[in-house]
Amino acid sequence: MANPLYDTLFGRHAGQSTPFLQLLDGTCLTHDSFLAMASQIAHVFADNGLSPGDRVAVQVDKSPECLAIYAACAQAGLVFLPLNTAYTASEVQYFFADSGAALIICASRSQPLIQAMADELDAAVLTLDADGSGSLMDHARRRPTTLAPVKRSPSDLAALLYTSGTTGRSKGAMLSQENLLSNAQVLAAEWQFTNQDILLHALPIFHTHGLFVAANVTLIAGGSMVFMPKFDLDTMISWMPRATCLMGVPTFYTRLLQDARFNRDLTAHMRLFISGSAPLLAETHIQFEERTGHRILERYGMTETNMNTSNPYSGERRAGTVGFPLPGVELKITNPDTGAALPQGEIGQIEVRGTNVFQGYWQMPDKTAAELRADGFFITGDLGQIDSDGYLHIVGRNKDLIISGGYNIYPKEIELLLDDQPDVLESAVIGVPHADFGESVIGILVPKPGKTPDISAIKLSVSAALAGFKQPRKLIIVDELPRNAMGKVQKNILRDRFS
Ligand code: MLC
Ligand code: AMP
Repeated sequence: MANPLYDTLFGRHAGQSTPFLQLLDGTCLTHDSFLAMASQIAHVFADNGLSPGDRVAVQVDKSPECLAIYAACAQAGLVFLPLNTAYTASEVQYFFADSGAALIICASRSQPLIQAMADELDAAVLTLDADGSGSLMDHARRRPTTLAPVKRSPSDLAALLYTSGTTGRSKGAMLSQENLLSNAQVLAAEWQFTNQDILLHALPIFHTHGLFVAANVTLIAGGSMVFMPKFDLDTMISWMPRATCLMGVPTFYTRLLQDARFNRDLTAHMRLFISGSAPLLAETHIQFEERTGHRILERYGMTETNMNTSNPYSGERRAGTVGFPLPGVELKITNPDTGAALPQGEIGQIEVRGTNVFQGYWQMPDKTAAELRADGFFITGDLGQIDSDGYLHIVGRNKDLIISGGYNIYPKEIELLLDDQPDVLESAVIGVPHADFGESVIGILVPKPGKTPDISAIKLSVSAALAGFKQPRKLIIVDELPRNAMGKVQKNILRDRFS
């Protein structure tokens, strides 16, 4: 195949006027019109002097055009770098600089700020708004609707997805064509996706879940998606009768369960509900089955690895577990100190190996070596246990991470910012249980001797620097942080105290 990712996900639909994206205004974008749009965008990339391997950073609202940028990148051999729309200017500046992006596509509202950053980095800027307007599509609409895909090999990079780290500095996970493709093929087969499927797509498309799991699986199967700008309960409920499947983070499911309209009748025709990105409480799983008669299928993945495990489509979907390793994925539980494999039933760190596992962190050989072993096993940082039937239970994390509504938040990044605030000596950031988001963020501050930090001023400063979902919902002042004999802050004690 000349370009495995493009040919398998997109090229196969050439000339097919089958439905692909059903939009909320009642219109539908067919596969061939989507491909035409992607080709036009790929022409714009060439017009801007981009060549294979260049990075295209994209921070725009969800739209069909945004998804077509991903297709165009695959077609032109470029590396797609999607960014959360909640990131602030200072957050995205790091990603642009670190990746050496050749082109930045942003919303027109952020262009003035981003243009200045791009000028310093010698990157081009194009704009795209949620309604498809902006300079990208102005150019694209004047370009041809076909383009031969650039030749690529399975090991060529397809995407760079930034994931924060425990040291506070984000790392770009390099995903090859084969990483994405092999996982999409396995998932489509495991979950029995076909061209009859209509997926309710309410996830953002700047993360693995909404982009590679939801969109790639639908594309491989030739199905269609109800493409919603974001999760909205009423919209979800009103479109459900026309769909067959839903993929969501646990917050989607807890919100649906809070609505009496979400019942057995509404869901009787549905084929599949899939959950991932954060732990689904066994309680939610059980409540869901009681209400609808469906068992949610929970799976487990990461930015660096795509999907690793899944509950079975046909067998028992066991609450509180993430199922079995997917075909082609090797998984072991190891001793976090020695890396030695542990016997079945013991708790240890989860390590995975397979064609799904990424190529390393962009220009960070040391960080890559610390997490990706020479034998190909990736140390996930999650703690797990395999039960006697082979189901994987995620029992905790060996990394300091908060997951709120499916978004990962690394406390270190927030602590570094809080530590720098006037009159703050030190800080600790923890996650506490939250009914809607699973976990929410709390910041604990120790003042400098004799000082009282100004909480309102700190909140203001934090809000200018950090995306909304990362901002502590509460800032609490304490005299000192609990520490163990090694001087390490005991976050478990803080969590017990402030939960
Ligand atoms: C929004 N807000 C959040 C938040 N989402 N706060 C904490 N955690 C979140 N997840 C805040 C906003 O900053 C804002 O704050 C307020 O909530 C309203 O914003 P909103 O956009 O209207 O929120 P809402 O629509 O309710 O969004 C919640 C959500 C959304 C759960 C629908 O966060 C979401 O779609 N999450 C999915 C994330 C995801 O795709 N994860 C996959 C990662 S891939 P204020 O203060 O301004 O009012 C991965 C691998 C794998 O993990 O295995 O899949
Ligand atoms: P991310 O880095 O955003 O890709 O998030 C990956 C992390 O999400 C994993 O390391 C897990 O900690 C968590 N995660 C993903 N799926 C699940 C799941 N089904 N249950 C529990 N945690 C999950």
